[in-house]
Amino acid sequence: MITAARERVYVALGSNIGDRAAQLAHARRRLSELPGTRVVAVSKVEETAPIGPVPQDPYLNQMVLIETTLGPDELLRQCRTIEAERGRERRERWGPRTLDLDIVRYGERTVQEANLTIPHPELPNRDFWRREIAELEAMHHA
Ligand code: PH2
Ligand code: MG
Ligand code: MG
Repeated sequence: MITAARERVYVALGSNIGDRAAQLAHARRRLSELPGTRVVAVSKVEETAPIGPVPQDPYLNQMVLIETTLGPDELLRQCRTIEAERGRERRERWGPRTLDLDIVRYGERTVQEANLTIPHPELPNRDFWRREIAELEAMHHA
């Protein structure tokens, strides 16, 4: 039998419109239901001050570690679908959003495509992402 390679992927969740905790819960559940995918571990949910040029409300952020056989492009497509299920509108860049799913790391891979860069280019700028990844690594790397 041929089995597709399973990779460990860090997916960052964010929300700053509406019932933020419910949006994150939706994302966690839907990620766990994706084909060839399981949720390995989740970080604490953190409330964070908005980053970037757009004045907006605080975020809830959380990092989810999944194992998946979905490739980066297919996983991105699924993340966009999950965002759309929560009424995500893509207007201004870095603006407020009901639900954001960002692929932060995909195994050891680097991806440079028009619509997808891995590792996520904001990783060096987001203390809370690095803290959440460290939290998950401490649980699941040893
Ligand atoms: N996401 C953004 C813009 N600003 N600020 C915080 N605190 N958390 C985010 O997830 C975030 C942000 C664009 O994706
Ligand atoms: Mg984002
Ligand atoms: Mg995004």
